[in-house]
Amino acid sequence: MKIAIVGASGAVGQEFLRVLEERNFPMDELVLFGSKRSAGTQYLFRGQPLTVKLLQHNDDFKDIDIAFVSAGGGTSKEFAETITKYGAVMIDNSSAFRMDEEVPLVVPEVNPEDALDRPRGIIANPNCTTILLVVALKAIEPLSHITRARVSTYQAASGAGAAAMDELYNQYRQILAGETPTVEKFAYQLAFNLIPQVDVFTDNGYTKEEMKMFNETRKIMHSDIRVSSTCVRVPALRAHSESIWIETERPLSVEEVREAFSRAEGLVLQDNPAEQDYPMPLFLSGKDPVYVGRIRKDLADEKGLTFWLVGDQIKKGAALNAVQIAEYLCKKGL
Ligand code: 11C
Repeated sequence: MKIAIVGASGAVGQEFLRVLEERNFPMDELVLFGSKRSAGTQYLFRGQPLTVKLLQHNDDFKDIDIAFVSAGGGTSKEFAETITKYGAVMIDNSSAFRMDEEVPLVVPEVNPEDALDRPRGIIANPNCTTILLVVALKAIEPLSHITRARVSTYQAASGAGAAAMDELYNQYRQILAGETPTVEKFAYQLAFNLIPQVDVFTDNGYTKEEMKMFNETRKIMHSDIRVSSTCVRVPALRAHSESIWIETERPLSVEEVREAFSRAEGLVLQDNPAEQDYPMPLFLSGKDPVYVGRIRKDLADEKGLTFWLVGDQIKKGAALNAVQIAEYLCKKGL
């Protein structure tokens, strides 16, 4: 088994190295690819140094079985043909192909079998906020069909990349040193602030991030669910949080949802209000599962229920989900 990581120097690329090592992913060789800027850089994998190769339109992917690609939508579109032409499966972290009918959009806890039908040789990894949401919704859906979800997100700096995490960190340092904070990666200073905009605005007043949550959730869950969200960037470093109100066909009790969450794959129930015990991004960065808590009946809607979740954006929201897809493919003999 020969594996490639495209975009090896980015926040998600680096997480791929850690996750593949952590999970002892079965492989004979790992090849790293990157842009001109990162080509030549060395990273350690299983104690061995690996040098990043320049991503080019050549035959470098001839023997590759699985390529994890996280280098932005433009690169994914430009190199998809080069990467897949000799049969490599491209697991793409960008939004380039997510809504393509010939590209499955997969969260292994929800729709793993979709990964087996991939006419273009591409499997798309969903947007991070959507991944976290559907892992929780999947646990509830068998109890009663979820017709609507209203979501407010609290998204960490990591969603905008490694440089954005550095910018947030530096802003706090600069402000405490009495300096003017550098603002490059976000529209405004993020330190001591909240920015109610993730990605660009679309014609209907929602941002692209908010529309991804609407469209991707329906595709992954094979559902007519309607997701209306407000996505907010918050000064957390690398775990996203979401406040979620769902409406189901049958009113659900807190107890049955709690029970479903506690049994669900990929979820951890952390919901003990008496002990002030609930998921928080500071403490869940770097963890694999999605954590849920604050489960309550919706006071404004008889068929409604509300809860809170937290998940690591770079891990389950990106690299880990892609590696789990690859693990599923290996289990199925690719
Ligand atoms: C963020 N969710 O937090 C974005 C990052 O479509 O894969 C991931 C964007 C995407 O900024």
